[in-house]
Amino acid sequence: MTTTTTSSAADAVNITDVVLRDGHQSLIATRLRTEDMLPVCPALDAIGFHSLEVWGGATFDACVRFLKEDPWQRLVQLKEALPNTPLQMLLRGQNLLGYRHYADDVVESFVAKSADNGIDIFRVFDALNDLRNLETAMRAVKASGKHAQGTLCYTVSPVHTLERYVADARRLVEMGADSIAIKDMAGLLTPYATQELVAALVAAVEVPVHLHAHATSGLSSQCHLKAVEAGCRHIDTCNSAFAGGTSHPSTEAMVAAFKDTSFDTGLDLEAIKAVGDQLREVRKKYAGFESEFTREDVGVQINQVPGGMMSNLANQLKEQNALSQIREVFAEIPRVRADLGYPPLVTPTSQIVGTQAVMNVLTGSRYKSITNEVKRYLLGGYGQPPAAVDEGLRKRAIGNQQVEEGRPADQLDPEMMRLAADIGELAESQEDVLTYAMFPDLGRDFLQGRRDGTLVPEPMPAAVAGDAQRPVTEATPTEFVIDVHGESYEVQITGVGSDAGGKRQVYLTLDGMPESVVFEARD
Ligand code: PYR
Repeated sequence: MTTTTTSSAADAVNITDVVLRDGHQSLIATRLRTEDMLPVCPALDAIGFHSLEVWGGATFDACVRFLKEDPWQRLVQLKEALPNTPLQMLLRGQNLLGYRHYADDVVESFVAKSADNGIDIFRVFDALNDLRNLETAMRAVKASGKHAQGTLCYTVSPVHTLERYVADARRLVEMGADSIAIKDMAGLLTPYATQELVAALVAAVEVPVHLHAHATSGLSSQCHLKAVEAGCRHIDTCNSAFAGGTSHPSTEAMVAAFKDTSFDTGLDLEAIKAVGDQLREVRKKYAGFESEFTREDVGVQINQVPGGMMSNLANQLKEQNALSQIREVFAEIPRVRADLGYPPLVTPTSQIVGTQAVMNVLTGSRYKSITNEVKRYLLGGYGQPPAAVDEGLRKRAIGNQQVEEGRPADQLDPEMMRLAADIGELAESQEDVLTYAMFPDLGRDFLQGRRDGTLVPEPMPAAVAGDAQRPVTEATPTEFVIDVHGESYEVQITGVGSDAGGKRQVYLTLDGMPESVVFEARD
């Protein structure tokens, strides 16, 4: 019976809060800055989470590309600020935190440095669930003495059967997985599918089974409930300040759901709520990154497009003045996915399928133009697709070229020495070489800018009407110039926070640099 008030440690549900990684990646395009994370860390650290997901996924890219923060420094600072909670990252298997396969020596070095700088739990996945692409990373995690979590990317297709997931989970355990994660990045799981899958996995493997399910379709809290009833004791949730929609179910709601049952998390709801109150204020500053495509949308159950992918596609189409064709692109995505042998849609396959679907729609003719990534995919460059690909398409894309059946990284010579030589003295550490490895041009520019002291984070975009932040009124001048001690500064007000004890936070840019100031509230 699940509603007893006696909770045993074996039944208590463990929570991984993803607010410092997947929460803001899903809702504000990965833009949360370290300076806005650190103030909430003491309170987060005191909660007693199983772990906090803080790094990996797109955070590394966003740090280097947009925020001009050193991602390794972010990790060091977070480790220092969160000494009592295991830190977790999401690693894209042989792709690490980039978009191509790296040679094994780069993978080994990246994992070792991530462990040295503070990661305790590595969630490792491959977009195709080609487990050969997880081998080196998993081995490297084990060698570093950290927790290796093997991941099953969840999708639905004629070949993604329960038996297949169970076989993959068993194989991951043979590869050394300390736990198994079900990664439902799109929000495709339904409560009853979750129950079935979790029950099968729990029966098949001895290690803990974790559930990571995005809230896109609105079903994820029900999925978590069913997962727990089926034997899962580890779920991912996100503080309510960045929960819901394409993010995750809220930590507060899930903690409350299990309170006074045998699954009680034992976590202090009021303390978590206080973190949420702090983070809700922080989120206002990022109002310019809010998007209508991050809201709950059951459409994902129809077209299987993950939330992050929807907002990327919307941006891609907007740039080409073709946003009106987004519904056609959503309809084309499942067709391209079927042609490519039903890859789960997650980095990098979401980009590969998404970009080809956009081309198929915008050119008005399917596969009139085929991207290099689709060609590489059809050559076996990303690994083994889950099902047979469309042979007509393959022929059209790559002609008679030989399809590579082996593990893609077996084709790659060691790279670290070459990368270190290429970047030369701009790299002050092995971590810098790895930054350069992830993003050659961007990484070089970043390291150069750091040395020259010229790094400038992107300006905060102004909030658009209707966003969470209180809009400035028409009567308020929103752009003006001020003169201070003989210097002129261009000021643009981007938003005003809500009244907090007689004070309001005002968000602005000063010569393009984001700033915020506190004013006494008068209304
Ligand atoms: C990432 O690789 O960024 C995901 O969130 C899946």
